[in-house]
Amino acid sequence: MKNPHQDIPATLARALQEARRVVVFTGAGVSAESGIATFRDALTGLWSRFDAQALATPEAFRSHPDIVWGWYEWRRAQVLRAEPNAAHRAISQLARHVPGLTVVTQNVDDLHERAGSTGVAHLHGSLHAPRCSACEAPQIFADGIPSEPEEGRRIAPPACTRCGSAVRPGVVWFGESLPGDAWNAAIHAAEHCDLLLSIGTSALVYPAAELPQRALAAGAMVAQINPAATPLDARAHHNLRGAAAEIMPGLLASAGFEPPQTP
Ligand code: BV8
Ligand code: ZN
Repeated sequence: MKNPHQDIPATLARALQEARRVVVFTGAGVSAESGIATFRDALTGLWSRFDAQALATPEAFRSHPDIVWGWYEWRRAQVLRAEPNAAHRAISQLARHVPGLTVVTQNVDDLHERAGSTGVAHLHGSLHAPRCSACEAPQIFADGIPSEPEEGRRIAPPACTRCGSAVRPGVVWFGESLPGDAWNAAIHAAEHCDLLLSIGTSALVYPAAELPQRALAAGAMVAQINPAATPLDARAHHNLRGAAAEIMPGLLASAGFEPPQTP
């Protein structure tokens, strides 16, 4: 049996053990092992199949709301059927060992929360918070899992319960600004942490991708967990090549923290 944390550099293990404030910054890759396709992963990424950047915009929703709403409903059904994986659980467990842990995610799923993480800063919103595209009134999804919309099916968005306009997903589209409270919390955490773990993100989408750079500028250690290289490789102190669900339990063990219970 391979030693679970033989590949964790001793300096990183010690930094995690001694850290008072840690930021865990995640992207779509942390949900990959829960079966949720990432945007850019060459094999499964929605990016190549749906040209996500074209669909994840207000313009796309204005010109073909049924294609965009259908895409988000397909993704929401995927999330409702998914379970948190060992990476989400390890991140939740880490909060028991680090006095100040802040989870900042670009993901629009709720797998961090379902693994037990609290106070998660969602920079790009949530699939579970639809709102009216006109009066902004929050809308409630009918209970239960929508019948499995097949990939790419058109679904007309529901009408706002207050003004009748089209309901939109509660996510941040390209060209839209990030929610102020989440962004301010993320910046503050990144600029005051001892260690930032960047997990499962291609580090291409701004301003989110600024966070590891701000942590570095403030003197923190930055470690990246990703099977592939990203633009952050050149600046991170540690680049752990591999899947988050495999590396995260070993990272906790290397710091002497007991790994999460497997359900
Ligand atoms: C804004 C919600 C301005 C919707 C998303 C030119 C240059 C630089 C920037 C720009 C530019 N032109 C325009 C911009 C700005 C633009 C931007 O950054 N564009 C990029 C693409 C160039 N940004 C914006 O528009 C932002 N808003 O700037 O507003 C403004 C200012 C004032 C007033 C008004 C406006 C808004 C950006 C938010 C867009 N919304 N999501 C939805 O989900 O549908 S972004 C979307 O991409 C997701 O949130 C996703 O999380 C995010 C980033 O991708 P990743 O999470 O990194 O996922 P990805 O697939 O890319 O990578 C997965 C990684 O995981 C890979 O590296 C892979 O190797 C790894 N992996 C795979 N398996 C595993 C794994 N890792 C670990 N374990 C595994 N098992
Ligand atoms: Zn309305």
